[in-house]
Amino acid sequence: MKTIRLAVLLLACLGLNDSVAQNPVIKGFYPDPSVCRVGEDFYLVTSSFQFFPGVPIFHSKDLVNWEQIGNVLDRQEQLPLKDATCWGGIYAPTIRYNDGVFYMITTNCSSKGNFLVTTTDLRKGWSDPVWLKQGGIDPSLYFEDGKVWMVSNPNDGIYLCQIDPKTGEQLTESVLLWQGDGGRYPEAPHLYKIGEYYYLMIAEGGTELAHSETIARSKSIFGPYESNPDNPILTNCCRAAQGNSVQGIGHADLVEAADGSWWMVFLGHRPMSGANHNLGRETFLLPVTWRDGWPVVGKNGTVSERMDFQTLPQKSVVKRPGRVTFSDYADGSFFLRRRDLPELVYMRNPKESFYNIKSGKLVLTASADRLSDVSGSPVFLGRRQQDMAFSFDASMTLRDAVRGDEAGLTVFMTEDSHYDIFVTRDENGRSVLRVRYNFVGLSHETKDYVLSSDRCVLRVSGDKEYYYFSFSQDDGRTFTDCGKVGTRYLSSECAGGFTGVMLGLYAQSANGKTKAKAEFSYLDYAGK
Ligand code: 6LW
Repeated sequence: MKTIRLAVLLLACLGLNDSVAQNPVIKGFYPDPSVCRVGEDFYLVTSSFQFFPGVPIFHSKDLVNWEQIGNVLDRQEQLPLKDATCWGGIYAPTIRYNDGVFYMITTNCSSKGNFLVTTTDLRKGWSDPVWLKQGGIDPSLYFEDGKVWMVSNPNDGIYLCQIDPKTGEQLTESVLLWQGDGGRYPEAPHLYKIGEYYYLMIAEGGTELAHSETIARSKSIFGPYESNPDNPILTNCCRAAQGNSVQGIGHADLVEAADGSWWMVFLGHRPMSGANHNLGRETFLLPVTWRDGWPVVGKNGTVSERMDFQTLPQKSVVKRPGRVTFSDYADGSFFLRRRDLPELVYMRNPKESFYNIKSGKLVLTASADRLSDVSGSPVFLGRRQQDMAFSFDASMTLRDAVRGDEAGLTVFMTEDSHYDIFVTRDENGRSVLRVRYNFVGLSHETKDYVLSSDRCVLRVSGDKEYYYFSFSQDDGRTFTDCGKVGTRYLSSECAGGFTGVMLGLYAQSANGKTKAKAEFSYLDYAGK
């Protein structure tokens, strides 16, 4: 394990170049970024929808190299996700630091709406939710003279109110500040005081191709806000950027570094097959300059994957290892070890007793709740697909299964669009492997591949155009191909949802009464 970490660190160091940053700075489904600075340290959060734990939190010294240090909402009590789907759960969060306290405010679209949580010590975790009255999505906070202000977007406009963050009480009426410059879905507001102006920066156009970022300013927090004549300050929805390999840019947040330089984080997506994207919306970074008191970003507001700019002095981070083993873990609950592996997520609120460690293996108990269900708690443990070309393997033994039980790997985009490679039992009780393609109501299963034993290595790999499925019965020395299908059917454009592809382990039972268990000795993700 130590050797792998050292090698990863060395590679990360070799890859550093202080004048160029390759976007995205956080790859894969990490949308709606928000950032704050505490001294020399930056913290960034993203949205998480139906997955638990929620709101991944990252740390960086340079805004380019990010390490996931945990998840803000990592106790079940903080994150009710009943019935949450790829359109529900946790939407865009904002992170702020004020007077020794971290604040994270967001919307739980599958529960009571807007809420905030706080902590004075990131290592100790975050408070229970403090629920808020002002509706809309994408809430943000602004602090001034002991007052805490909240903005969000009820009624297609950006509204402001003062709140008591300890109780959630709304202290002033909600007032409309701005509706943007005419784009659809004014959202993602952030309020800043810079010099003599209050700046209100928002996203317009919706999160798809017409996404853009606009800004307005006023000398009073209540307005009136004047639009930047150069709006939008960020969009690829224009002729200059029509061929860029990044699209849909918007939903931004600003941060000032300790050296006085300004930076913007924002989301964008990278089309894979045609105009379709599978990796979800990813996190990007660019420097900001100021012209006539307005922020200027990108090349006339457009963005490419590779843009040369002077970064802050870069500091390498330990990247999360792609290979996860369980041999160091003592027998007992796996759920309790979840903080060691912050990149792994469950679907909705997990049934903790279905995830255990036994003899150095992760044992999933098959559940009657299925991946295609839009509620309940399917037994699933996944991570993001972060690269267009990748491979994802797991070594699995299925025990005590009867016909109808199944366990394996899933390439999961939405409840009704996922590809699964799994082991099950046929009508003669034989152990067989099969691949199933689910796409919005259509489902196709391959033939059965009869297995010589219950143990096999399952593999999914991919490139821009296809996902490929294979399995090995000799511990990964040789693989048998068993399926190939287009990536585009799992893209956001086809399958829908606000999420990106997750690669997961799963186990589901015929009727909930069987005792099937899937033992995994490792899972291994490698981007290519
Ligand atoms: C988010 C909204 C958006 O809350 O998509 O890109 C919504 N922007 O601001 C879900 O991520």
